[in-house]
Amino acid sequence: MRVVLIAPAPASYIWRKKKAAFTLPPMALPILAAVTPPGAEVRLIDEAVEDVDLNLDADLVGFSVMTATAPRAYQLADHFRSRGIPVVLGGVHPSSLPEEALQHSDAVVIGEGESHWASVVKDAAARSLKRIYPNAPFLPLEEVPPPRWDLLPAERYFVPRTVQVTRGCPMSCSFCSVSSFFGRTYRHRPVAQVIEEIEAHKKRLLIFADDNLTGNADLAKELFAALIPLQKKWVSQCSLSIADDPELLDLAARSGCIGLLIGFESISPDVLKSIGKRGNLHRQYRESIRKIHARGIHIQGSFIFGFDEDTPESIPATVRFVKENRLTGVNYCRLTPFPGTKLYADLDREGRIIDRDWSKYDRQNVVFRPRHFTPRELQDQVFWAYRQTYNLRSLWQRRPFSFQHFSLYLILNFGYMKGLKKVEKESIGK
Ligand code: B12
Ligand code: SF4
Repeated sequence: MRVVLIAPAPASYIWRKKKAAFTLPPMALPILAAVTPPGAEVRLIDEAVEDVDLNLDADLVGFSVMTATAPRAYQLADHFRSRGIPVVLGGVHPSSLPEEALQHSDAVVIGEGESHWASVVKDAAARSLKRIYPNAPFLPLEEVPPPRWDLLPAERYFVPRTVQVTRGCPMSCSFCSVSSFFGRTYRHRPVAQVIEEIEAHKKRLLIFADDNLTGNADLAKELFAALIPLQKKWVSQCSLSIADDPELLDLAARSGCIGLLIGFESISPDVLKSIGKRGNLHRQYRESIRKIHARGIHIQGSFIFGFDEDTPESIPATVRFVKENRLTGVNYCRLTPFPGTKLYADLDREGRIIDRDWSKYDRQNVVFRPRHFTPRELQDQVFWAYRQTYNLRSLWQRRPFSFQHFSLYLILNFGYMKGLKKVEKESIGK
């Protein structure tokens, strides 16, 4: 049985040179490879770094699909099915829209793949695939085997592997696919198991692929304390509430944290209230940032524009906030209603979704009618914000609070400055 698992690329990636992408490897593929029954031969293809051979030989092809990659997944799935190869789709998008996914596949797996994957492979071998493999109860994470990273081309990534400690998030922001996929569940692997996996890493830099590494402060403290002797450097996403716990923050710094990607989402208290972003207390933003910076930790802030409470003034105000607080880097996202989220249901009900070309659901396009902007204004204003933030003058205004991990500041800023021009050009072409 020859199984091929593919992570299709978003449309804008497909024609890029694939030798050394500034990206992270997709963990779903090596995890599914690890739970593939013995006897089946598995090949992994991440289209972000490798072309998909349309003539490849396989007895089963599986695709890991996000909303932005769904059109490409469907295109490739249709192709392999036309060659008589059975196709199964899984991941966050097919889990939200299984009926749509079934139009391009023989089977859809809803939710976490580990629960069903061995049966899927056996059913495919017996030519008796079910149409839907329904959401199974959430797995105890200690049962998930280590991902088969050896099956991906390590040299093509920024880091060859990521580490996951937790799944889900204790919060449930209305726009977020994580809360729609996991509900409000928040599970974690045993710290000893995580440490064992990290010890096997040769690289000093670790990237945690968690949505919110510090959602359980006691667990995070145990993890950070156990990390200290390993002398790694690490970055992760986490919520701003890390700043409210000095012990947690100290342990993070001592365990090698050099940067955190933090979803501020907005500087407007009205927006924060409307999206249900508990824990982001606007009035404490400055103080929280100061506390994190004081430990030598860089912050990449993530902000979203286009909420109903946002007005055109929200964007320059946010850019000022970013400069005044000297954030090392930022992502400015256009609000994107991912299928399955409360935001999607609300905007759909109000008839405000104007574009269902899923390839545009990448936070870089406006696919709905915002309340206080035209779609074009929002699109252009976000580019304006990026230009205001990523230029040499702003680089000086946002100069790091200390020279610790200065290379992170340079890599992030020059990387964005280079990428921005390209993205803007691509957007004008759309
Ligand atoms: C790490 C990460 C990245 C990395 C790596 C991406 C990658 N290809 O995996 C990088 C930084 C490159 C990235 C980029 C993007 N990301 Co991202 N990313 C994540 C993050 C934080 C973790 C993903 C992860 O590794 N999870 C661990 C693995 C094990 O879980 P999993 O992928 O869900 O797979 C499980 C199941 O879904 C299922 N499954 C998955 N695939 C398959 C396939 C089959 C056949 C089967 C049976 C089952 C199955 O089984 C797996 C094991 O349980 C998630 C948040 C999240 N929790 O999902 C966001 C997330 C997936 N990203 C998101 C987005 C929007 C993007 C971007 C489009 C834009 C952006 N920059 O944010 C780009 C797209 C780039 C691309 N190459 O496709 C959204 C997707 C929303 C949606 N509905 O589509 C998420 C959910 C974040 C969010 N809160 O909204 N991302
Ligand atoms: S805190 Fe972040 S990961 Fe958690 S639900 Fe909100 S946006 Fe999603």
